[in-house]
Amino acid sequence: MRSFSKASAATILLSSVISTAAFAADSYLETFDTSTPVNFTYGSGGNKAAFTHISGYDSPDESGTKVLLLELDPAEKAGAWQGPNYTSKKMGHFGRYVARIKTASARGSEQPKAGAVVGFYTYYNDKYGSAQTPDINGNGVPDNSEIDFEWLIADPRIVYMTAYTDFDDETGKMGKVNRTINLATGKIISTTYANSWSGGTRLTGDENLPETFPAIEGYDASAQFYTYGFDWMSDHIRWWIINPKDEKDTITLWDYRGPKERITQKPASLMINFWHTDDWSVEGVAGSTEAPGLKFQTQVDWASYTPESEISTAESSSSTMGASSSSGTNSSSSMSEPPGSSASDDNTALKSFFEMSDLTESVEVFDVNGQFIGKFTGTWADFVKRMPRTGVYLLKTPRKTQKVWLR
Ligand SMILES: [Ca+2]
Ligand SMILES: [Ca+2]
Repeated sequence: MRSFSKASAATILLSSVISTAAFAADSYLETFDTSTPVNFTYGSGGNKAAFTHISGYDSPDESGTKVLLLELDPAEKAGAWQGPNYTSKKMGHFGRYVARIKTASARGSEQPKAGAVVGFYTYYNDKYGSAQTPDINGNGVPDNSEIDFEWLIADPRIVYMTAYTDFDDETGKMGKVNRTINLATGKIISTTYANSWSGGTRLTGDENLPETFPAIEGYDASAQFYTYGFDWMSDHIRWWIINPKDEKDTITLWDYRGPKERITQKPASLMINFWHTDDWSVEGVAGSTEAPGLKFQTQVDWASYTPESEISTAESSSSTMGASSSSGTNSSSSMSEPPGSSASDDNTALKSFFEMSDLTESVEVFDVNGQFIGKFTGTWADFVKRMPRTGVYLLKTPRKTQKVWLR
């Protein structure tokens, strides 16, 4: 995140959003399938043109998928929060944050040096929030609880992963770790710690893991939807992407393992935004900070949060499911019988999903963290029998997406 100094109008927005936000232990999954999102609120310090943010929008790229559409307004000033910014209604803390996103791209367009940022990130800053004790690390710099996935549209093959503990927009003092990669080539461009915008110390050892990861052939964040996540724990942060070749597995892009003083400890809101930058060029394209003049659109299919206490359950369950459905991702009826199911009849949403779907369609099943479990064909009662645990699932057919509780 940059250009905080230009976000004065957004300060008001943030103060109102953050100071009233409640801490949440609850998980949520926002499908963005409705015109008003359930778990997020819109805000902007900019022009707030209606076309810049539409939830429940039919994706032009994926039939049956409804998305949060974010679009740049050419009249918008530069700066974070000048464009559309969606903020979770409740704060989260240690846990898993996941979103399925297709970014905009200026690469290969008529304006290859358009400057704009797509952000999927957590955020809290002492200066703009009053809900938490300030400066808990006692270094005199406002605490800034922020973990970022960011893309610059001038080259959406490049992924910026950053975590802050401190940030002062007046002095430029900060504490942050960053890894910048080209995911199409698998190249790690840099992994650093820094206390200001300039400079930075190259990281090694536990702060530089993994030292390599596989390239995703043809990766371009704007070419298709990808599912990204970060696991924020008290002593490490792991950024990952679901492998598009084999949707059961994640590729770890960075597993930052401390020291703990460099890992933010304060609860934060989850945010998704899209904004013009005039001072941050993408790696490899000098001067890519032009005011965007074209129709640049980013789509967000869904976003979820799962507190740390619920992740271990989800992981053990999804690995079981992954194994049992390993032969099934290419078949329409794939899930093998799990160990005993104890579902009751109280599965209203689940029943209605199947009743309203064409049962000849296979249903893609994801867990609440967005991990793909397998494909399924059958009735709701079959589904209940085959799932190994109660909880929240995300079900998708080519025509609809729905979160259901299996009880
Ligand atoms: Ca501090
Ligand atoms: Ca959706």
